[in-house]
Amino acid sequence: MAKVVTLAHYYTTPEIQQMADKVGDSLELSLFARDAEADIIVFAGVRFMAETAKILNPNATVILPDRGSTCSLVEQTDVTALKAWREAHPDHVHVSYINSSAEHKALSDWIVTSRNVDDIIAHLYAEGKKVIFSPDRNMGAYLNFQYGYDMPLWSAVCEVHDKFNQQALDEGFASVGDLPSYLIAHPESPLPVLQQADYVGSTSGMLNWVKAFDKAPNSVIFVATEDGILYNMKLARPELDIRQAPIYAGCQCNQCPYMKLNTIEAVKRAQAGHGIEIDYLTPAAIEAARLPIERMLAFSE
Ligand code: CIZ
Ligand code: SF4
Repeated sequence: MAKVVTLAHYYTTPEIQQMADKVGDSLELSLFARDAEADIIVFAGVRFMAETAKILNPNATVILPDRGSTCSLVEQTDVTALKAWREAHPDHVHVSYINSSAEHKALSDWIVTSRNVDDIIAHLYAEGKKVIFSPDRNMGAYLNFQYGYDMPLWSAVCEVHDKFNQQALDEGFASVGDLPSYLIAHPESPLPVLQQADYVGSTSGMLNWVKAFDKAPNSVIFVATEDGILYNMKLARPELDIRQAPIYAGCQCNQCPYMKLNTIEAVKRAQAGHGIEIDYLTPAAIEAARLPIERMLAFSE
């Protein structure tokens, strides 16, 4: 019998997370996929994550439950234009966020995640390198601001995180009155939001921040990221007042439409072997995309 392993991203619904062998952020799931002794990997996430799993574990059959599970960072990046942009910066190292297609990765020197991006770019600058950064403009703008870099940036955004804005946040803070309040944010959010945050970090970084929270117990914690992770935060610290950061007055509803295509029916079908198999990457395409990922893993592990 084929051994099936099901992975679910934190941004899927609680029901899907409960169907999974492993729940995590994109880096954790990629590493789990790489090491999984599975014939079939069902990736309840989005396509670029399933592609990364295939790149790291090419002998497994990798299945994405729904064809529509894309990502705005991928959709907003025309790979031909990206190639031209890279060629226009021949003396720069091209660093790409892992939220990118396999073709995009193959045009990159380094892949980074929100967990290791600060350290990898600091390492490259320390070596005297010049860097261009793609595809997430918000993350790049934050790095340029935070560290005084001058990286040319590609201009794509996460359509979910890009909706957070300072005005709605100010209204959210005002609505809690005198209660101590905190903001934690993912670096895919716009710079004015990140400048206001008490903590900026990856999906797992934010979860760990909440787990370690030791300030006043009546504090309100606003979370500027996809709302799926609130389930895990509330499981870890049920006594805390953890709220989705508002995107407009009264609305706390930031959901990734592509992650939510992972319905119970679609995941069950995928577990039975039916779904979108990541079978279109040639060995040469896998190899070209694997190199910049391996560079990141060698740096981080
Ligand atoms: O897709 C995303 O927005 C994120 C933050 C994924 C991940 O787990 O790093
Ligand atoms: Fe892409 Fe944003 Fe959805 Fe993540 S939350 S998969 S970056 S659209």
